[in-house]
Amino acid sequence: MLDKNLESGFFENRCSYNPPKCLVFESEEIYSENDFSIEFDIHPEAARLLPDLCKNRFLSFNNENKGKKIDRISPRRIGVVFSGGPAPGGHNVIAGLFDLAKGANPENRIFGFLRGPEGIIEGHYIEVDSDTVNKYRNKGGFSMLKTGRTKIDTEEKKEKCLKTCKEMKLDSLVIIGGDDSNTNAAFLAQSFYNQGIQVIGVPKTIDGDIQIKDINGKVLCPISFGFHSAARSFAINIKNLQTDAASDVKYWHICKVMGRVASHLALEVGLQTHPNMVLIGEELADYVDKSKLEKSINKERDYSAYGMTLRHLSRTICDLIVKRAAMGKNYGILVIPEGLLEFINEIQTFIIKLNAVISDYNKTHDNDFHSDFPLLDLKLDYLRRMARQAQEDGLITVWTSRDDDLFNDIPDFFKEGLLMERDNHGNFQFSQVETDRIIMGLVTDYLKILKDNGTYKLGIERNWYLKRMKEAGLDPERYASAVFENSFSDKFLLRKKEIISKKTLRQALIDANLISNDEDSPRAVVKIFEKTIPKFKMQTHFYGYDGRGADPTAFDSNYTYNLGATSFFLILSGCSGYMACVRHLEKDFSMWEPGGIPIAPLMHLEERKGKLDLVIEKSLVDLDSPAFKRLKSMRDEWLGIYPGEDKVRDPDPDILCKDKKHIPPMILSLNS
Ligand code: FBP
Repeated sequence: MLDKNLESGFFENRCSYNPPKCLVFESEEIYSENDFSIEFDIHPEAARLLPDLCKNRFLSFNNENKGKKIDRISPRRIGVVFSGGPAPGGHNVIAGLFDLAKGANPENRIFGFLRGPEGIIEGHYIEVDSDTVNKYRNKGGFSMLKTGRTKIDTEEKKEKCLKTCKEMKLDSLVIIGGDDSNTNAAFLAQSFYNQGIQVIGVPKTIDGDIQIKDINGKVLCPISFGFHSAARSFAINIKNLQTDAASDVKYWHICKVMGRVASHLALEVGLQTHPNMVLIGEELADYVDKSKLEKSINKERDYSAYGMTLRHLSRTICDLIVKRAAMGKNYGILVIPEGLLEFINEIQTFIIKLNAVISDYNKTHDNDFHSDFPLLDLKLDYLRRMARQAQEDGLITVWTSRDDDLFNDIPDFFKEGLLMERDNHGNFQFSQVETDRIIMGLVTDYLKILKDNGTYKLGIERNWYLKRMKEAGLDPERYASAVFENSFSDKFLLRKKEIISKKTLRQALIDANLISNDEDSPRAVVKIFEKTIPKFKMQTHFYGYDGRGADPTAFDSNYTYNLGATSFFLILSGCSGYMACVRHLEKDFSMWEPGGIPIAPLMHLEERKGKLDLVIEKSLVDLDSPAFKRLKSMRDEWLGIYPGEDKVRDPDPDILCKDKKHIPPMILSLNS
């Protein structure tokens, strides 16, 4: 049923591509051994809650007779589930697991739970056979089994999962998910520990925020799967917008790209395409308004007041728009990471406070805040009453009258966004908030001011100006010195700041003795003036769900297939509470090394739904990393504040082809 490879070396049908296996998996005899050179610190809470998993060490594979020989013969019954948002390559994890399991022993059986963890709780599953696997090889999304965000967070749910697994006689369960799902995997591994059911996690998420190092900085999991494919899909769209913008020369394209918290996707997309501006949340969080801070010396300081504000951010964007307009470019591309608001000090404070208010309400009333107050007005009313009551009673509460006043100053749609229901894991749902609309609302308002005061204006190309003036029989140089503020030899001429209307234009011409008091401005000069008045037009785009459904890149196809294979060998090695990984992904495929990362040491305490929970720590963009530094060093050029075309970049090519080569994500190559 599989298509034949075309002579050209490309594949007619993606399903017929067979990803290569890591070298060690090609051997007849495979050994697993603990790698004691890899070290972790374990959080005391992880030691308390996951006692049996804390002794796990990093596991590597070899074919050099080191460690324990892996028995591939005993038949296995393995369950597999997708958890959380889809990510390209998930089907290949199952394909790798399936192929290696069936190759080791045709009696091995793989069962796929449907619609995410709920499928385990409810015992809703299918047996995965070769027809099913073949249909989805190298295909995007999670459509084979579907997915869901149910959290297995109560003893009752764990009991139900155990019951299902026992009834199905499973000896292992593979959970393909992000940080929260791998946290779930660890807790399940602990509770199944004495039941003989192993649990293995697989690092998935387009957000790229599962990047794991040991305490000595050794990279164990360079990136979660799906990141590269989603980033590439966004990059291709953004590249197309760059071309359209440079052709149509009238729109600013505001591109919000997914990444619930971390800005890895924005960073990769930026490096791939060189947009005019890419915001990186982590960098904004680091920002300190030094002048404000200095002015406040000797005063009582509220440190939260010196961080990045939405107002300051909007001014920075306006500055770019104004400078590009001066070069005749009233268009451009701005990339905004989805999780940006999390890094803006003033907004983060609201998010944390509202999380606490909502979870307090749920606890005290044993009811759901959102069901009790379904409408925005009702929610706001509750907050107002709470703040007033606290003020009257002289109590210190998390939501004060000051918070209430500040909150009421923001637009309703944004208030609604901030008050929206958190997801099952207690995460703020950034994808549901129109971050771009909030920021661009401020930008549009400020641009109007800049336009009115003569700062925001379009540069006029000198040659075009000369031609128009010649046609009108006017002296270009004399008029230029009356109308423009910069040197006549510049490629783009900029209208003087005080000329903001036809009236002020006429006055400038009279003052320069170019026309008399009772003459009108020459028509050609008026037309040129009109050309300098910019219209700010923007188009907003959200790149996210499309990238999650994209077909995996060659890199992700190969990576995920080997994550599936690794999961199988971790199961055969008797592991539980481990996450499959492949090291050295930035290097040539022949150097890829599969392994198993113990999950318990990756945990830390984090605020969720108003209380501290033990979860896997997300990895954020490291501002000292070479990838970020590369972006920083190049971004002045990307602004395009020069005459002529912007220097954009075509995203890396990607194709599944017979030589099985691939190009890794840029952030991996740069950071290696
Ligand atoms: P995972 O962490 O589950 O992989 O999901 C990440 C993500 O794609 C984020 O980028 C985005 O904020 C979120 O999913 C959207 O979630 P939902 O599918 O619930 O709208």
